[in-house]
Amino acid sequence: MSRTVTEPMSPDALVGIDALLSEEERQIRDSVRSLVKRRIAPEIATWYENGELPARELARELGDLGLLGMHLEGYGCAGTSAVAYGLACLELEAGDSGIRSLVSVQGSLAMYAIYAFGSEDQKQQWLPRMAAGTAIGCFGLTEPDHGSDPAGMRTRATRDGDDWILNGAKMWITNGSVADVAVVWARSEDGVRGFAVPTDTPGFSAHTIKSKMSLRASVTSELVLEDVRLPDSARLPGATSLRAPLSCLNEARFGIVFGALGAARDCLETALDYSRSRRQFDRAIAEFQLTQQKLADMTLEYGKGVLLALHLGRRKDAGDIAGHQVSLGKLNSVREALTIARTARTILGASGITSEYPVMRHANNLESVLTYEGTSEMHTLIIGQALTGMSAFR
Ligand code: TGC
Ligand code: FAD
Repeated sequence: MSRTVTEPMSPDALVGIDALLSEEERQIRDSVRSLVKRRIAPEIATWYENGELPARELARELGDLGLLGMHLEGYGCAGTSAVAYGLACLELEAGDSGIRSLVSVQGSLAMYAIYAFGSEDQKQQWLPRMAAGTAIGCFGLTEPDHGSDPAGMRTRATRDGDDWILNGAKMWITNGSVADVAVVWARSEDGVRGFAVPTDTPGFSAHTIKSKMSLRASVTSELVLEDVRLPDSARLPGATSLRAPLSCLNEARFGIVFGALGAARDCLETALDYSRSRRQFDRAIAEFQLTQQKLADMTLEYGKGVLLALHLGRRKDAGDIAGHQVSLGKLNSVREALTIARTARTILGASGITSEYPVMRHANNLESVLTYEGTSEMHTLIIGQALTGMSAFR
């Protein structure tokens, strides 16, 4: 016999998260949550197993809901608060990190780069279509030999009369093979420059990376640029140094601060449900103190993560957030989400390793999330530098 003595609570209710959100924020969260339940949850295990994602179709659906570039103003973007954007990322990543990645790269990297550093013509050309999801963008910063240290990039932009010629390669680029526009960062004689490269430009090619055990429901590609000729009007005029791409990273890292907690919540809720129905030794495993300790610890870390994310979101909405503060959140959310995923997996026993439950998929995805947008080591060193004033990178 089960020994239920009080009504069980959800982790969100136990922490009291709703009280920290406005009515509008709760509405946006709930509408993204129901999209994930209706559109993503029934399909994701199959997409993941097959290593596929209907990215074009999904981009249009996400665009219809106003989720692409949703925190940007004008050009067909919804202009929501940073907190609302974060909550949307959290719900999307409760579905799968790959879905949040699609939205992050589109809105926070490709669109944001054009929005913050592009000319008015570039904004008019790309942003409305990208907000609608009829054009997809990618963001090419990482190279085969330069990941954590993008300052060493080898992709070159050289002048040829009024034009630019781009040569080089970018690696691990989300949305690369499905993109209509690639924001490409390259070294010129005068420093790092950014270009909005239409992907049908001769000399540009994208090759899907197939052999992934993580982020399988996400398109990841290598970009090759061989004598790609572009007019100066394709250069982002406001981007004049490495500061430009690093500023874009702040935006996408912010989405992950919330997003990773969505994956954590899904693992936690799955473990909670499972523990109440799975019986061993004639009792629900939820009745064992060791299981309850795991559930309590997971809820505590999840709750602390959401509180930090909301604090950072409120600071961002106040226009007062620094890169090292975003690093605090990215490091904490992903690290704790991974621990939660692994702990949840133990509660599910052998069932935890299957695709019948989302836990192992989230755990595998979070390995990528720990690495992309700055590895956990990079964020540790960013925080260390802010604290000590001393750089340990070089
Ligand atoms: P450093 O000398 O520190 O900085 C160069 C210039 O940039 C400025 N800056 C920033 N500006 C805005 N936001 C930030 N977070 C910034 N960090 C630095 C800095 O003030 C300086 O400006 P200026 O005007 O003085 O020149 O640069 P560094 O070469 O020493 O590198 C610092 C370091 C290691 C922190 C940086 O390179 C770094 O963050 N590396 C990690 C690389 C990374 O995160 N790559 C991500 C690629 S995109 C991706 O992964 C997408 S995954 C998406 C998905 O699918 O969801
Ligand atoms: P490396 O930089 O080679 O690092 C290897 C290890 O060394 C790490 O543990 C790192 O922390 C450590 N290390 C490096 N330097 C130091 C140091 N100074 N001190 C201590 N430790 C150090 N990039 C894009 O530009 N656009 C994208 O859309 C994109 N999407 C991605 C999607 C996926 C699924 C993945 C996995 C990656 C994606 N990336 C993308 C690339 C990602 O940003 C890089 O993988 C990441 O920045 C790390 O670079 P790296 O893999 O080359 O690792």
